[in-house]
Amino acid sequence: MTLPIIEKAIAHGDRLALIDEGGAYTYAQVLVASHRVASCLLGAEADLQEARVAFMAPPGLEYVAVQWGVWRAGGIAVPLCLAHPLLEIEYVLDDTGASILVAHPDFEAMLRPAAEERGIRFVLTTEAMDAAARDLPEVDPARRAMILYTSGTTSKPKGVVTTHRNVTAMITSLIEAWGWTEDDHILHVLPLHHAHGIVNVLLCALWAGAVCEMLPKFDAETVWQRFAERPLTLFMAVPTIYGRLIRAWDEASEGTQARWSEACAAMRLMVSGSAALPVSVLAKWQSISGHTLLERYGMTEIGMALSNPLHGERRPGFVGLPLPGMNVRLVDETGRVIDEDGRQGEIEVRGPNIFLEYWNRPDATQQAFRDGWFCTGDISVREDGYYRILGRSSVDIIKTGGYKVSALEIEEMLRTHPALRECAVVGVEDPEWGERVCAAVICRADETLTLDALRAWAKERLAPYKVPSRLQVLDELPRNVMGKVTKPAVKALFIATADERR
Ligand code: MLC
Ligand code: AMP
Repeated sequence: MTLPIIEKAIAHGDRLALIDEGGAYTYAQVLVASHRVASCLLGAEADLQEARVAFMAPPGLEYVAVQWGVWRAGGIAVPLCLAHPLLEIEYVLDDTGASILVAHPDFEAMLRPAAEERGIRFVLTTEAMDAAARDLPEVDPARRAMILYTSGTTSKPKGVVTTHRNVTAMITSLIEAWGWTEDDHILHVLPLHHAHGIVNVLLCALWAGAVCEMLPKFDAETVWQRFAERPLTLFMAVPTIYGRLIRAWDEASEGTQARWSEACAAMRLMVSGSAALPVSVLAKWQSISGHTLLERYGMTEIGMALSNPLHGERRPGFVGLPLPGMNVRLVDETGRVIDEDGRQGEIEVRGPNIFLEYWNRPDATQQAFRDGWFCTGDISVREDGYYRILGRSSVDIIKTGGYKVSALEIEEMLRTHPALRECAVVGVEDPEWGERVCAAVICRADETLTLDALRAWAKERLAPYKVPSRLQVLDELPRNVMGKVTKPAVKALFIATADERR
């Protein structure tokens, strides 16, 4: 059986698929490149049989060639974040039990030793894309396709496993809802180790036969220039990115502003998601671009669940209605399904999009479901069928710049700092990041700590977006009568103090 995304690519043949820093590539070229990668990964084997293949490749042909190469060889794709320190990478290698690590030559010095230490086969992207093509196995779409790491209410990130069938369901739901066609051309600026960048942008574009133009990293000036130069039809980003684009537009000359605004008007759709879109950003973007941002709601485990409509009312402050194929309900604290509008409850979802399991964590997988419905932990109300997100059931989950991070995971790492006796990490509302990671700490006797010193230390151990950007050194942490740290009181300390922000 040929995997659905590969079948689609075969049908798209000589159409333009990707544009990256190195050039432009047709679907046929992407297929040849991924066939070579698959052949290299297979070596003497007939089928990788769901072996985990971790890979670190920059956005562009190499990333897609490896992702598809892994899939075509029967493996599970485990994309690594380009900005993660070695400790985070090693955690993923160990947790997935990866047997192959594919890396762009830029990352060889960091990754080869980690692979060799673990007996993991190390392959360079250049080598893989040069291999001679050979016969590839049949891969059943019910098999596992991908593991993406997500932080949650446990201290360590969990691997979210999706099957090819899950991924196909995520893609087709969005193709239908947002009217993707082969005439689309999207600018890709998001990281490629998370669902938003991988599924909503990259895979939807390639499924549709559209053009996906990939930037090495987000940069506001470059994005505006591409808007002005290219025949783009679509753009998708997190609210922090729209905030940055607004700032760049505000700082531009009147002539440039007019040119940039005109370029937006030529597009057919602009989407925001991964974190709450402030109504002020929506309004400002509307005045700059003429677009009412389409806000939608999703999660690594489920793909996208709710979306404002392509045609029809896009309601500011709301994340919209259930997407095609998704069942969505609200449930109160007693587990009763809420039928009436206006009452808040937790969002639960069911449908072919929903992930298979947390990798090697059967207990966590079981706990995440209630009667076959996935419990998102997000609290919402419904009005006229439209959902509005009110918050999360756990204070320990923080969304910063569209990334989900776990306060518990950061605390566990900070506790290993030699100068620290205790700490509490909270997310504090912030106009730029949505929420900001803030740490309140108690130092050991005769020790002190500055924010810069803490950040430098933490950056070697945690992803950059998990590193606290505000610090308070306290004598005591606020606690309740049971002695438990009261996170709302810690938050209040940061809100009350206008100490220097980064
Ligand atoms: C970067 N930094 C962050 C950060 N991103 N800090 C907190 N939160 C973040 N998200 C740090 C950098 O390390 C740097 O530290 C400083 O902030 C400024 O860096 P920058 O260069 O200005 O930031 P940049 O690299 O441009 O990143 C900003 C961003 C990025 C908004 C482009 O955060 C981003 O791509 N976010 C998107 C995340 C995403 O795709 N989420 C989807 C998850 S899937 P220093 O010390 O060096 O100055 C999902 C499901 C769904 O949520 O519904 O979609
Ligand atoms: P992740 O685990 O990184 O996939 O993040 C998923 C979480 O992002 C969800 O559980 C929500 O809390 C949040 N989220 C995604 N989209 C939105 C949105 N439009 N508004 C508010 N929160 C969102």
